[in-house]
Amino acid sequence: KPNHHQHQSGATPEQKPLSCPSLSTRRELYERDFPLYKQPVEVGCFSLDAERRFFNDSRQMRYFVEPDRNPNFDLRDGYKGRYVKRDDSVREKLDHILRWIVANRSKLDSSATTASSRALDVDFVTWRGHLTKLLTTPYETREGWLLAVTRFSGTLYISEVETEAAQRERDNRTERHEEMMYWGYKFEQYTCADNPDSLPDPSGVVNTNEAFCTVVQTRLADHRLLFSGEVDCRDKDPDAPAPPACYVELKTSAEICTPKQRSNLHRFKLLKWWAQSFLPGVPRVVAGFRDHEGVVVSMETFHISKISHLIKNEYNCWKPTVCMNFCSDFMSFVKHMATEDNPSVVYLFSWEPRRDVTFSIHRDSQYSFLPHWYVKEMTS
Ligand code: 0WD
Ligand code: CA
Repeated sequence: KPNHHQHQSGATPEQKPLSCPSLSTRRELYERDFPLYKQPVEVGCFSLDAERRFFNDSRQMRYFVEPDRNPNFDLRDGYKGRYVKRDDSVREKLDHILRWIVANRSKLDSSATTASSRALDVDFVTWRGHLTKLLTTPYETREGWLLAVTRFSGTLYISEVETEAAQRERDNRTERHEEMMYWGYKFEQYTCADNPDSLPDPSGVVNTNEAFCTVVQTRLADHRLLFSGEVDCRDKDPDAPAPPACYVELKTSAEICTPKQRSNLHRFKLLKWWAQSFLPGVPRVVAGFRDHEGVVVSMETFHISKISHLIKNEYNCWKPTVCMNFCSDFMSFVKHMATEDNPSVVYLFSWEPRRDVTFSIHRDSQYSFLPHWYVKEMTS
C-alpha cells in the first residue's frame, strides 16, 4: 500500500499557506515490496516509414542477426552522405499512438465495456519513453522533466513537454555529439536485416524517420496502462516466443577498460537500459562496445531478468523496486490531482533534481495536446 502518496513539502501551513500538493522523489520512501506488474501483453503494433507516415502494421519490423563476438563495425561510415535524420523539432506528442487507438478501438473494448460506452478500458495512455523517465526519477541527478496530463473520458493521457534546458541542449549540440547520435542507428544497420532470412546491409542509407513500435497493455498496482515503445528488432527464428518476448533492444556504449568503467555501466547505464526494456517486457539488450573512433570492438548480451542480480554487488546502487513504487505513486498522485475530465485542460507535472514533483493547471493553452480529430472520434 503506497504510504507516501502525496505530502505537503517544505514549510508549515502557517508559513506557506498556498503551497500546492507535491510528491517526494526521495528513494527511501519507495523501498518497499515490489508492486504488482502484470506481464505486458502486445495488443498491436504500428510502423513509421521513411517519410514518417503511419501504418497500422509491422512493415518496419527488422530481424536480429547475431554479430561476431569481436566485430569491427565502423559506426562513422555513412554519416556524411548516407544519413537521413528525422526532424527532431517536430513535436509529435501522442499522435501516432492516438492514430493506433482510433484504428484499433474494437481490440481495446473489454467484456466489461458495453457497445454504447465509448470509454477506453485503461487508466493511462503514454509513450514507453515517458514511463522510463518516471522509473528513473528517484536516481536522476541531472535532467528534470515536464509531463502534460489530460483526463479525457476517464483516461489519463501523459505527453512530455520539452524543458527549456533540454531545448537548449538540442540547440547547442556539438558536431561530435550529432555524430555520436548517428552511431546508435548505424549499429542497428549492422545487426538488423529486413527479412528473417536475409543479411544486414551496411551499404544502405540510415533513415531515422523509420520505426517499428509495439503497443502493450499491462497493469502497475491498480493502474491499467496502455503504452507504445519503439522496438529495434526481433529474434529471426520463427519458433521464438511470441512478442514482446522475441524482441531485442540494441545499444552502443563506450568500451570498458577498467573496473571503475564497468561499475559506472552497472550504476548508471544499466538503470536506463533495464527500465526501458522491463516496461514492455523485452527480455534482452544486446550492447556493442565502441572505441573513441566509433569502432565496435566487442559485444555483450544483458538479460533483463538478470540485471537486478548483476548490480547487487555495487555500492549504493539503484533498486528496481524504488523505480516501480515511485512510478506507481506518481500515477496515484496524478489520478487524485487531475480530476477535471476535459480534453483541453492540461495538468502540467514538473520535476527538477533534488525537488518534489509539483503541478500547475492550464486551460486551452499551448500545452493542450489531444488533437480535435481524436476527441471527435472518441466522443461521436
Ligand atoms: O516528442 C517527444 N518528446 C518524443 C517522441 C520523446 C520520445 C519518443 N518520441 C516518439 C517518437 O515518435 C519515437 O518514434 O516515440 C517513439 C519512441 O518512443 P519510445 O520507445 O517511447 O522512446 P524511448 O524509449 O525513449 O526510445 C526508444 C528509441 C530510442 O532508442 P535508444 O536505444 O536510443 O533508447 O526510440 C528512438 C531511439 O532510437 N527515439 C526517438 N525517435 C524519434 N524521436 C526519439 C524521438 N524523440 N527518442 C528516442
Ligand atoms: Ca536502441
